[in-house]
Amino acid sequence: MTLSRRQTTGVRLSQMSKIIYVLNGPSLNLLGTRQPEIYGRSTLADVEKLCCATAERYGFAVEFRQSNYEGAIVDWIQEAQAKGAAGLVINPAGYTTTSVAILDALLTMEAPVVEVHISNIHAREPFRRDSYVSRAARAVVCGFGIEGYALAIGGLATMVAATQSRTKD
Ligand code: CA2
Repeated sequence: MTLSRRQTTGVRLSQMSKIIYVLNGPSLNLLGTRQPEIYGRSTLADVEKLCCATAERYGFAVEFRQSNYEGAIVDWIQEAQAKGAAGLVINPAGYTTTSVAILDALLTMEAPVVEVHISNIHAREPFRRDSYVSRAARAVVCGFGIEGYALAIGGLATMVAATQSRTKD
């Protein structure tokens, strides 16, 4: 089957930006300062540097954000969609298992979403596994420490390239 350049949902590939949004939820601003046995010693600024360097290798730029507020994260997801982001990486932190609002916003995204957790949530308390966000995610990365963000960006770049080659005229 030959697909046209226009995606089924209406955004033209040529209109899709080369920006990947990387969103971080509550308390991730404290990364590197507490619980290093679980989350390591890297700071959120280190994560941002890693994301920017990784994205650049694949020809993408990064919009990197963190908030302790659910509504701010919902606003940024809507912004990513409105600006035609190529993809979105999210570590929803404590909102992973509670936020239908974040899930609903993610379900409006046309670009692929990848959920990231620094720790292996499956090896921790059972409540951490029950992710709303996973229902909207094309992939989930967990347990690789902050390297998981780089893996997520690499995976997103592969997904975007695959979509573009499928929809070439
Ligand atoms: O492993 C992850 O990335 C988590 O998303 C981190 C969340 C936790 O609720 C999830 O179950 C798994 C916690 C983020 C809080 O971040 C801190 C980092 C350093 C020190 C204190 C908090």
